[in-house]
Amino acid sequence: MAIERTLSIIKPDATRRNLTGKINAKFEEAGLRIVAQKRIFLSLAQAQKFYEVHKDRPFFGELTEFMASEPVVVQVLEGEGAIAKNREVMGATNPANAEDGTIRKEFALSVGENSVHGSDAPETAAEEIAYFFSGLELVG
Ligand code: DAT
Ligand code: MG
Repeated sequence: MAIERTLSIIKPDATRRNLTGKINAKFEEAGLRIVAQKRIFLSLAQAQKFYEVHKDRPFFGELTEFMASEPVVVQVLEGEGAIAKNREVMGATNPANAEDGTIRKEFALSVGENSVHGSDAPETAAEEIAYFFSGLELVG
């Protein structure tokens, strides 16, 4: 398995509850390195662009308004098989289906307010990292 990078977002429900450190500890315990990180406040237009793939889904408005409601922490995680490993540590989209010990099982409030985003494939990881970070900001 190759060393990969993936884009992670700690969502507003988690930043609001001061959970950034606890969530980062889960990543680091799983062997993922945080090689870039910043706290930003997305505009609605930026959230809509980021989640464009979901623009025809019924929850698009709720999702993008939520993502633009309060600050988020965007970060790049690096490690062996980082994309799949991060998805494993995150847990299922709906916290009711998430495994014990996962971030969403422990912290998510609902399927919408589910604490973290993680890229789902190498192509989306590359696009999502480039959406938020320049090469100079990635410090491996
Ligand atoms: P994931 O974040 O696990 O990759 P996804 O890409 O299918 O999940 O959806 C993106 C986000 O959209 C998800 O984290 C929360 C929101 N979402 C998905 N399904 C939803 C639903 N049925 N109701 C409300 N929000 C939903
Ligand atoms: Mg997704």
